[in-house]
Amino acid sequence: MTSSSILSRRQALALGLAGAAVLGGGSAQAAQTPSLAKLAKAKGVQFGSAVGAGPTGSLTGSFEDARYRQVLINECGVLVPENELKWYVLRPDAETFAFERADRIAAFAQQNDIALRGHTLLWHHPQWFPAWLKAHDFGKGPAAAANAEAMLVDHITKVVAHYPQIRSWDVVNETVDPKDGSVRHTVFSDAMGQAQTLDVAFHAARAAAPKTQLVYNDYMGWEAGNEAHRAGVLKLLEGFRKRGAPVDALGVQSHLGTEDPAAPGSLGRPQEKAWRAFIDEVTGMGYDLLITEFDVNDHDLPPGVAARDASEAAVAKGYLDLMLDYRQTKAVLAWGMVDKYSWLQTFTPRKDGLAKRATLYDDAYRPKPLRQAVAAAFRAAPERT
Ligand code: 9MR
Repeated sequence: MTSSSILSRRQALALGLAGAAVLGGGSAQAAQTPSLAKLAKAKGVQFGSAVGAGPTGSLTGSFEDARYRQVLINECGVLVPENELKWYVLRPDAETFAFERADRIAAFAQQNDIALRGHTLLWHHPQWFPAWLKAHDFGKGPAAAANAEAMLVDHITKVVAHYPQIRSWDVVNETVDPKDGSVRHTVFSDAMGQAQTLDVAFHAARAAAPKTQLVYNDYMGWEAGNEAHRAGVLKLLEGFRKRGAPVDALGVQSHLGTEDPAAPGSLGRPQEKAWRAFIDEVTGMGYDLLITEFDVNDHDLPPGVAARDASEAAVAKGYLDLMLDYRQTKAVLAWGMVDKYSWLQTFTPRKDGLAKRATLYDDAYRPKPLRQAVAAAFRAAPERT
């Protein structure tokens, strides 16, 4: 498979992607049956999506859109707040916990019998710390380490306790620097040390929720250019095992597609062999896998909609087949379900100014070939328990 391959009708049929919706039809809001949640569940996999309770009408406000919520109800078995559990939303200052936005998503999930996932207890990257935290003075010497630990443990304990229904948490997010595989520095690691900070986070989460799956989540991808990132993540996961940190799974974000000057007009150059070797090492250490933030960045694909959709579907099907072949892959989360709410609309916008087609549903809430590729991957997947 090449990342730039275009799906012909014949190829679509061969992939099991046949049907009006695949080839451009599909009626607005008519629920697809069986749902993705149901298709996934038949194989022992959870399917769901991120949703944002940001300001109404904003990119991050998908939750405010009733038609969007209907897509979630129709398709999802699990929801994850896109930004609402991050420190910069939840913690306006050192004393306050602002649970309102996340609570609204949690209530909706509960009303509709949909599970909730947590993202994230510690995005260990200074860029995503609230300003007050970046400037926080923990004092000097051993007191600094104790103060930093106390704040981190207090945060994790309270947030985890507030959502006892969450059975899977991204405890630490994106702390490996993709440039060289090193672990990032923050005010916490300046006070406690890097390994200690991350271990404290996992131990605190385990103490607060002994039966909950604890995940390290990152975006090392299968495309060329991710080599150092993958190596850094492996090193981190090895360290967790050596030190006995309670980490159950690797969250493989799976933002497919990347701008690659060596392969213009494509979704990047997947390195299937190196990727399998990476996943083999991860699973060899006993980690489970989750696809936590699936979408496809069509930044660089030619403008034609049908060809773009077909390329995305073909690459996604190949990727999901590979990942679901590992029985350790127990969940697939889309990072949003409708194109117009995707974070990718503003991140690396297309040079031709066209809207991206990064998610499973178009802006008229019609399922796209990408949705049918996900469905086909679930149908083809081996069962797991
Ligand atoms: O989709 C999220 C976007 O709305 C936020 O502005 C951004 C910064 O908080 O985070 C995006 O979600 C990221 C996720 O939390 C971690 N992995 C990468 C995601 C896309 O940037």
